[in-house]
Parts: sequence; structure tokens; C-alpha cells
Amino acid sequence: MADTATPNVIRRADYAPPAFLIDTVALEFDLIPERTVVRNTMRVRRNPDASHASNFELMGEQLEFVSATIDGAPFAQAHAHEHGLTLDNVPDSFELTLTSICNPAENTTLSGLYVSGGNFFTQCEAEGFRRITYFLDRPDVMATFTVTLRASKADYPVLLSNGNLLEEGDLPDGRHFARWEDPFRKPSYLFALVAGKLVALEERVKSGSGKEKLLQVWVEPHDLDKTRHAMDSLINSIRWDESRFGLELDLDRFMIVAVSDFNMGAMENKGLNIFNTKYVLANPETATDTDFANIEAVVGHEYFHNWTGNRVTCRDWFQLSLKEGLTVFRDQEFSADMAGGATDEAARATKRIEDVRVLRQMQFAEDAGPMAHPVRPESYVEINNFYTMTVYEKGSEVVRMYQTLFGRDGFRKGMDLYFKRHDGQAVTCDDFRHALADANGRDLAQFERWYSQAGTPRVSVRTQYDAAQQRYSVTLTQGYGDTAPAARETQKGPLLIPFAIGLIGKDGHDLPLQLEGETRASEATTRVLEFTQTEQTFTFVNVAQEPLPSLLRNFSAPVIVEYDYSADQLAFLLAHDSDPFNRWEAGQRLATRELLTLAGRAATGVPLQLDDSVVAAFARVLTDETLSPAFRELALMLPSEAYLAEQMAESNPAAVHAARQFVRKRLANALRADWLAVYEKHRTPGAYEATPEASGHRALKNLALSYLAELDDPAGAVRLASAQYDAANNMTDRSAALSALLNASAANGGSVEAQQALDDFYRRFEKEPLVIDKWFALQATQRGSAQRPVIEIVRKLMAHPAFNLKNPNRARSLIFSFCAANPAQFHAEDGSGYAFWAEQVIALDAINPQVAARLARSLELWRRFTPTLRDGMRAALEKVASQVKSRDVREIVEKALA
Ligand code: B3K
Ligand code: ZN
Repeated sequence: MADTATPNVIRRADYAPPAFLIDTVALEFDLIPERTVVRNTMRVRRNPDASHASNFELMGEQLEFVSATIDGAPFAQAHAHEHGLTLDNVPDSFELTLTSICNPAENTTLSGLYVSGGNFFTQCEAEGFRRITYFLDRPDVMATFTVTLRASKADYPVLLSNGNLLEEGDLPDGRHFARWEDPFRKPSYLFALVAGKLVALEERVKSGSGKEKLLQVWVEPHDLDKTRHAMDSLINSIRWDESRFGLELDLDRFMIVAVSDFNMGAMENKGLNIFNTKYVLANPETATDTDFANIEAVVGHEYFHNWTGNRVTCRDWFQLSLKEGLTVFRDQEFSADMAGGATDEAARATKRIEDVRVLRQMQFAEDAGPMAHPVRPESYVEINNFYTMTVYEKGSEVVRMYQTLFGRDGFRKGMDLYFKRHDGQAVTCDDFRHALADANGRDLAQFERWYSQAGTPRVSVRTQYDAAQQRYSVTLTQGYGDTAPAARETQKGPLLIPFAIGLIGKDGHDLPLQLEGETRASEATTRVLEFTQTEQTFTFVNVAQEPLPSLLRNFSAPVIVEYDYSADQLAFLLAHDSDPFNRWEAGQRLATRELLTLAGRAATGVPLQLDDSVVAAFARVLTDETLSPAFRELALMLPSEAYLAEQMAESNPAAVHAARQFVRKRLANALRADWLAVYEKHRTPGAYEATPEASGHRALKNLALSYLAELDDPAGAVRLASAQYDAANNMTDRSAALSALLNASAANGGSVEAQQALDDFYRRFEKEPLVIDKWFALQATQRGSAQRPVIEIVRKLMAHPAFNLKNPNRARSLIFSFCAANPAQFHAEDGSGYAFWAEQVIALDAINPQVAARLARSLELWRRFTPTLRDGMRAALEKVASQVKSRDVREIVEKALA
């Protein structure tokens, strides 16, 4: 409804092929920060598959038009306007040369061509290429590109673009040039150039078929000592894609370039990936274990796009999940294989748990609000607002379900067929689904609903045991419950849900599984049920004892499972389930239930208490030496405040914080000796190692430290944390110690030790922007108190000389950390957080709409909050709506207020 009232809504249903095609592009750049001249020569022809158009409409934004020639002759019928360039009455096939000027120095949007730290960079996805030159800037127009870069040799000694270097040389007046050619056809969003003072770590490797490849990681000279891990991650990615999917690197050279001003994580430009420094630079002193893991994942992700995204690309932006969901799935599998190989299920599970935690906390919340949309959206106002958790993370779960249904081999067959059919093409999510279906001889028509229905499905489970007949029936019912209006409109019918289940006997072991109609029990004790109807009953036979069901093992579908487990049953599953994911899940359910009850009490002022049995269940995990440290850390970490608030009928961040803090304190005090023992036992003396084992030890040890900091008498913990801070030889331990110091003293308005450590941290890392980001983020996310509200600290830090709103990493480290990762302080009842949010959204809107729109989203769930907060949130949204300039932020706040 809202859509039809708003102009400029782009709809999937309106897709039409382009009237013209562009086969080749030759770009020439004279790079000057304030005035870069771009000459663009294209071979153009009419698209035989499109209806006739006499005019040729090219997109262009923020460009100064200079001239147009067709087949070498000046062309007078060219009209530049706000959105591009119109050429009247063009021939059927022609060579077009356009010259235009742009201003990279003033480009604070970081989309198109811009200057960062004195160097030139580009970002073209989704629609940045039109800010560089006039073009048919849409992914179904694919061309081969040749790029000539000219610039001052002293200021820009390195000149890079996609593909292979053809030639380079000197020019008069201290300038030089480089000419690059990308042999593969590509859409304009994959174009890139980089020019500046950079150095590279280089490595030569042989690909599977024996060809030599040059790999480079380009950074500013002082960062060269932080490139090894990114290079290793790249080499591992290349190997992995060869062995798991038979996909080889297709270029002679593959480059990664790091830039500190970047809107997101990284970008998969063909052969020239451009990365946020945060996902490249790491050494033990500056990067945490999480940073190391993220770098591996993002390097993998961008590399894997070379096939899933670049060789086969999207027909239109509604198909974004075709490349993003698939590539997230591939990077998740890569990380799981790196951690645990194909067979170490427990190690693989830790990665799975982390991914599901993100999905449930962020994507489920998105599905419950005004931005809810299907994995393949139906409409958008600004495409950059649709690089979402749904497109990426739920999209990845949708891809994972094919693998769950068909197994690894069946999935691989489907991928092989997809590339056989579509290499070099721009295609749709349907094309992918058809390839998977055809390769496995299956009809996947119903599965299409995963792409077209928004909202989080709910599966409720009823079970019945018939002891006399030894039959156990499991009845599954699917629906969406009470979802957001935006999601409800899209719901058409039941989904095909792969529902993995196991049955557990009294001794904690899995029971054999035999479904009614089968002649004998299967060897596997986990079965994937294909659940396709609104309600369906599956009956297991020869079930000798009443089992306890283990439901949705390994989170086999992105749904919410409703089943009435008792606390004892959850404790039993936590202790025994053979599926490591569900072991963790049982603990989370237990904790969530307890915490929500407590939050309800806190909201009404009733005193809090925690049952001893819950403490006992946690104690068992804490002391269970058969479990890996990494798993124990995950199991002992309570659900986040944001997730818990989202589960309440009316979100109440203060009540959730009180409840969660109460439980943390209780667990800290009750298990004090165990936490201390675990702390001592899991120290990692000696040189830092970035292995999964070592990082598991550090994670568990630092979790213990964070609990110890909750003790009623934290003096001992403060001593431990101070000592750890001083002695640390790595950032994981140093930042964990600093965080413990900040939180241990929060209730008392801060401590000398905390302040000293903060000051030391700043001085020590003053020259490392990524570490200074941590310094800001730690302070923005710290616990506050009535005497010392965090908003005051944040406002003070906004004036710190190291703060810079134009740098997205810095803005995220302070502003986003406070608004999105410190709910109890952000949602202060006096509305101070909301006023701050509105100011910052408006300020960022004028600088960088994409970043502003991300921040704008932190109030979108306002309707779900307790009434005392709602008014303040609405007022802040209205204030932004009345002042906003960009399409990006407008779409978000208008949808939130609609
Ligand atoms: N494809 C890019 C994201 C582009 C975002 C544009 N607003 C990075 C990635 O997903 O790999
Ligand atoms: Zn991606």
C-alpha cells in the first residue's frame, strides 16, 4: 500500500531487458583529486531481445558532462540531466565516446570514485559506477573493460585496475600511466581502480591445473607487517574452492587492497578486491581472535564471489541473494572446514552456533519490523538499503537447506550444473533453484516460497508415545504467528522445511530411527523430515522407550521451534544431546526462559531470584572437561540483551539488563571457585598462536574473567584483570582485560585502574586506527550507572581529537556501538539516547547517506517497545523524517513511521 503512494519505488515485476547492450568499454582516467577527467569509449548495439527505443538513456550522477562523439564525429543530440544523459535518435550499432568530469576529493559518500588518505579508490556496487561515467549501470549489461590510468608518478606511484596489466610507462610532466585489461565480461558494479602510495605483500602460487598466479595484498607502507594473515586466508580460500567445488582462480593475478574509509566490509571487484582495513590488517598485538576469524571469513567471501557473483552474476538487484546468500553459505562452510575439517562435528558446530546466533538476533528482528522483506525482495526505494541480514544470512540458510536436503554430493552436483548452464550470464534465483532441482531429479516448486515469503516461520511440535505399540508420533504445524504487517502480505502457503530430528533414550544415547512404512531402522540417528504441509505427523515405530526429542538438529531450517520442554529435559539435553548445536540450544532455551521470567519481574519491581537447578546446569558445563573450551564459552554466554528484549511482548531494555546482570552476578558468586580455576587452567602462556584451539582457551578464560568482574567483591578480579592487561602479548587478552576493568568498576562510577588502563591503551596504540576504534567502542558499550550515564561519556568522546564522523569505522565504533550495542544505556528513559541518535543520523545524512541509513535502522522496532519509550522514539524518528535529505534515510524512517 505504502509503496504505491511513494514515487520512485522500483519493482521486481517491472523488470525489462535493456534496450541497448554494451560489448566493450575503454576507460581513460586523468586522475586529479578535485577534477578527474574520464573518457569512456563504448561499443553499443541494440538489444535484439528488447523492444525498440529511439533514444539511448544512460545513467549518470554528480557528473559534469563535457562531450559526446558517435563513430568519431561530435554528436549534438546529447542532453545531460540530473539522472544521466539522453542521446536522441542513435543508430543500431555504434561507437560512443563520452567525456565527463567528477570530483573525487569532495566525494564523502564513498560511492563512485573517492579519495581516502590521499589515495584514489572506487566503490561501484550497487550503483556507484554512474558517479564515475555515464553508463547502462545495471548488472545485466556485461562488457569487457580496458582501463588506462594516468596520474602524477610521485603522488600515485601505484596504478591498479581489474584483470591483467598490459603496459605501463612514463609520460611528460612527471606523470605516468598503466593500462589494464579484464578478459572477462562483467557488469559495471564490478569495476575498480586504485591509485596511490601503496606497497604489497606478494606470493606466487600454483593453481590446481598448474598455472602460476600472482597474489598481492596492497596496503599503506606502515601496515605491511599486518598482511600475512590476509594472504594466508587468500591462499586457503583458493585451495578450498578448488577442492570443495572444483572452482579455480581464472586470472593470472589476484589483488586485495585495504582502505580505511569504506562503507562496508569489502568488495569483490573482479581481480581487484577492495577491503575495509578492518578485514585485512592483523597482527597479534593489534587484532583479536575474532578479528583474525573475521578476516579469514571476509577474504574467503570476496574470493568466492569470483565464481558466485562475478562469473555468474545477477540479472537485477532483486536477485541479490543469488550471489550474497550463496556466497555467505560458502564462506560459512569454508570457516567451518578450516576450524574442524569435514568430520570434527564439535569444532564445526562452534562456527554454526556463532552464525545462528547472529541470524536469530539480527535477521529475526529484521523480519519482525517494518523492513521485513523476502530473501528476494519485491520492491525497493534505495537498493543499498537491501544489503540486509535477510538477503545475506537468511539467504545463506536457504542455500544451506538445499545441502541439507540433497547432501554434500547432491549439492555439488547442483552447483556444477548451475555453472555449466550459466557461466558468463546474469541470472535469477529461479535459475539457481532449477539447477539444484534438475541435478537431483526433484521438483522444487514449493521451495520457491523461501524466496518470496517474508517473516520467520514458526514450527510447533506435539509428540505422543504409545508404549503398548512402541510408536512415537511427532506432529509438526507451521505458520507465521503474529508477524509484522510487512511480512504478512507476502505469505502464501506452507514451506518445504527440512526438519532434522533425533530421539534420545533415558541413558542419553540416540535411539535407532525407523519411520512407519520402512523395513528397518537407519544407521544414522538423525533424520531429515521433509515437512511440506501446514500440519503433518511423522510416526516412528519400534521405539522401545519414551524418548526425548532433539528438534531441528544443527538448525536445519531458519525457523522458530515451539515445544514445551521442562527445565529438567533441557538440562538433560544440555548434558547429553549428540548434536552439539542442540546441546548449546538447550542451554540457551533454559537461560532465555529464566531470563525472560526475571525480566518480567524486574519490569514490575518484584524481587529477583534464580533457581539452584539453573546454576547447577551451568556449573556442569563449566566444569565438563570433555567439552572443548570454545564450546563451553558459547554455552556459558547468556543470550544478548537485544535478543532477550526482542522476545518480550513489550521490549524493556532496562528490565532485561537488570535480569541479565542479576543472573551474571549470581553465577559469578555461586561459582566463584570454578571460574577462578577455569581462568587459571586456560591461560595460554608463550608466543601467541592464532589456532582455533588457542583461541578457544582465550575465549573461555576471558569469559571467566568477565564473570569474576561481576563478583560482589571484585577486588581480586580487578587485580587479575590489571595483571592480564599489563602482561598481555596479544589484543584478545588486552582488550578483554580492559573491558573487565571498565565493567567491574561501572557500578562505583569507574576506578583508577580502569582509567589508567584506558589511558595506557590510547597512548600505546595512538598510531593504529583500528585499535583506536576498539578504544572508542569499549567505552561506548560499557556498563553505565545512574551517576555515570554512558551518553555523557559518548558525547565527550565525540569531541575527542581522534573522532571523525567522516570515517565510517570511527563513526561505527562510537555512535553505532552506543546506539545498537548498548541497549540499556541507549534506551535511557529520559530520551537522551534518542535525541543523540537523531542528531547523528541527520549529521551523517549530509555526509554519507549509506552509513546514515544503517544508523537510522536502530530505531525501526520502536513499536515493539514498552509505552514509556515509544513516544520518545517516535519523536526522534519524526524529527529525522522532517530534516532528512537522502533517499536512503528517507526510505528507512518513512517505513518505520508508516
Ligand atoms: N558485494 C559487496 C557489498 C556491496 C554493498 C553495497 N552497498 C560486499 C559483499 O557482500 O561481498
Ligand atoms: Zn558478498
